[in-house]
Amino acid sequence: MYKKLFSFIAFFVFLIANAQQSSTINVRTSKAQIDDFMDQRFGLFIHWGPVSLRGTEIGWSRSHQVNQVEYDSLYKEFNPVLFNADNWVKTAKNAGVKYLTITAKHHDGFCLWPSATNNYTIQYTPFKKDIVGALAMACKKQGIKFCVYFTVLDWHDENYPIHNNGKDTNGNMVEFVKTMKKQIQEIISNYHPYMLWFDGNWEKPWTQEIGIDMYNYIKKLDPKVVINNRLGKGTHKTMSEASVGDYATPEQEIGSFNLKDPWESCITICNQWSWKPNDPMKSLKTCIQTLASTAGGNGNLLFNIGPMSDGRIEQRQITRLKEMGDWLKIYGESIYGTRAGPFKPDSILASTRKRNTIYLQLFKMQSGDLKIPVIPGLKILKANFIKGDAVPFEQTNNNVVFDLPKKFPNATCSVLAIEFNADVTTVSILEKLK
Ligand code: H79
Repeated sequence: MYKKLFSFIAFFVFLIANAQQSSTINVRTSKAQIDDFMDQRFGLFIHWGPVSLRGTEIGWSRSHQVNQVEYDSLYKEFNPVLFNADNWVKTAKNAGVKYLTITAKHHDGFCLWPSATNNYTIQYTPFKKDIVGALAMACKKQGIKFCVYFTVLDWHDENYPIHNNGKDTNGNMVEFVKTMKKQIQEIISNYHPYMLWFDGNWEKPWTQEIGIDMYNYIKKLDPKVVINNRLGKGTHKTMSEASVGDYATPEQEIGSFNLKDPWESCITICNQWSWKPNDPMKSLKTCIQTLASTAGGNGNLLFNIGPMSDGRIEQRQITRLKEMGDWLKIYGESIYGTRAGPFKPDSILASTRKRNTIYLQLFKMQSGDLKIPVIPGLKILKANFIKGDAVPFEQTNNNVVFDLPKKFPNATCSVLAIEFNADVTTVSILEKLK
């Protein structure tokens, strides 16, 4: 009798212990590693795959704009003979980005690396060469941090229960997760990514428990790899107690000012993620303003391009990225490794700070007074446009008034550097007065 009761209790203890094991994160990415990631501030996102042969969207054109059977056969013609990993990374380097994130596998399930798990990979295209591997190597050579995008859903894998308007099967998530783990293991051990960018966590078959298990699995393979917050359920826009991952990922919008939680906005240079012919491209002013407002909100910008099916990046995009890089060569000190504030970004300016300096990225060439409150206990030593003249200012008891000139040194976005007599990185948020 006691024996029976004992084994009954033991069974429940076992159940509870196991439940806890699968629902807790064992090892989290260290603060130092996440801080290092956030210091980079600017990365290049690349959406690419056989779908670029049609110029439709990688994330939702299968069985909509492109017939499903046709879509699933595109890889047989995917032959990007003009692909040159060194050139792509050079474009990234010229843009001033510090990291690069490639869509190793998007929702369609096509693998840009020769995965041993299935036959829907780059190895089975006429091109055959390992694109993920080539990019990882080129990044290493040129000093760019290599990162990988990987979605948790898969319209090609029979075990995944949802197939985008296709003949849905019951699926088998246990088997699917096994395959996914094998694929992640291939990616980590072959390409050593600095960061993993997951997607698709909103799909029903994906659960919080699977996400936590996957996070623990990845941390065992590489405790240092940074992971975005799309491994668990719930919103990816902000961080919460339940988040599975290290930082928030607002999509196609600049994240809200947040000095507490790390975040990275992913935003496209045109409208579509993957290449689309004649897709309207953002102006240089918009690109710079997006970057500065992101840094001014204390976030990173993962700026996306979609290369063409022959392997080239559109020349106009290369040029735009180079223009951003040229701006960063001069003004990068106000972006990389900074902390946002003490003013929140608006349509007029963004602000960042480092040690004794507050930087104001000015979006509008407005001459006349710019008024800010006096920061108690701190004294301004000088105010200067980066690569430009000193800006005269007058300090009263409560306010400092800068006398901005008629012409700013940079028509796209000038940066005013205000140097103080002490560290300004912990000053609380201030209201700009005019
Ligand atoms: O990889 C990029 C996208 O393909 C992927 N996330 C980024 C980084 C993504 N997949 N799905 N989604 C984002 C959300 C999709 C929303 C949609 Fe729609 C709703 C797709 C179809 C309906 C919005 C509205 C886009 C088209 C119509």
